[in-house]
Amino acid sequence: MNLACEEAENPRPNMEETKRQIIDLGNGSEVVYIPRFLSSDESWNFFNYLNKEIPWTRPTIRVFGRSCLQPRDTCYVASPGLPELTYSGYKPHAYSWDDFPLLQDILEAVNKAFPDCSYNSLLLNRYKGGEDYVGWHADDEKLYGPTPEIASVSFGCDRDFLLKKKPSKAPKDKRVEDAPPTKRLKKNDQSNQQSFMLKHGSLLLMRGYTQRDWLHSVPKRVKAGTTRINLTFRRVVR
Ligand SMILES: O=C(O)CCC(=O)C(=O)O
Repeated sequence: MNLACEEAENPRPNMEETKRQIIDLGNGSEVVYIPRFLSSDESWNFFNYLNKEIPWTRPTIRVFGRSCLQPRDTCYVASPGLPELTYSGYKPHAYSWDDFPLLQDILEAVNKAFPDCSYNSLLLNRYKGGEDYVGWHADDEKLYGPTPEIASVSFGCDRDFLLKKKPSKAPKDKRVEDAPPTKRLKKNDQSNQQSFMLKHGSLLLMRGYTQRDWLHSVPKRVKAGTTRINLTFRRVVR
């Protein structure tokens, strides 16, 4: 294969793609996005390993008082001695980092990029196609503390990642509907929404008050035909 073909299949990242993009969401919330955190080749190695070796499950969860099958596969890894994680009425089994040596390599890369975070747990998600998704939510469980720094690394199919501001809890006389028309925020006001295309090998970090003030989701995308694996590194504070 000549060099031109190799580069076409495996283009070198440009400087912009390896750089950090910092997006200030306002009021102490911030997102950092690194499109090419890991190279394409090493990311495919991680994808193949994770797809095959992780004991994926698709649990039954409770949403708005109803039981339903979680619309994606999941697995949980945590350091010993941490309090149990519970979300949507589901308590995942905590596997050990020692069970999955390649996960430790990814953890090391994330800890090197964000040395202050000292991650000690990881929630893995696998979206088998465009019908799999995660609905609007915030990772605001108490065990992550008031300002969690959540690092999300993506492999495989590119998918949209959306952020929208939580509805404000202003008293009734301060509600948007009561404001003069010029002061009302339009539904699609850009300052209340952000979207990212999470690429193969990318890292997105949410920090500050992002979990307190914002919701995030990976919506269904019927045309997204192939599998995506996402790892969210978190620090459980005791
Ligand atoms: O798959 C993603 O990019 C997001 C996953 C997520 O929102 C979560 O694990 O809380």
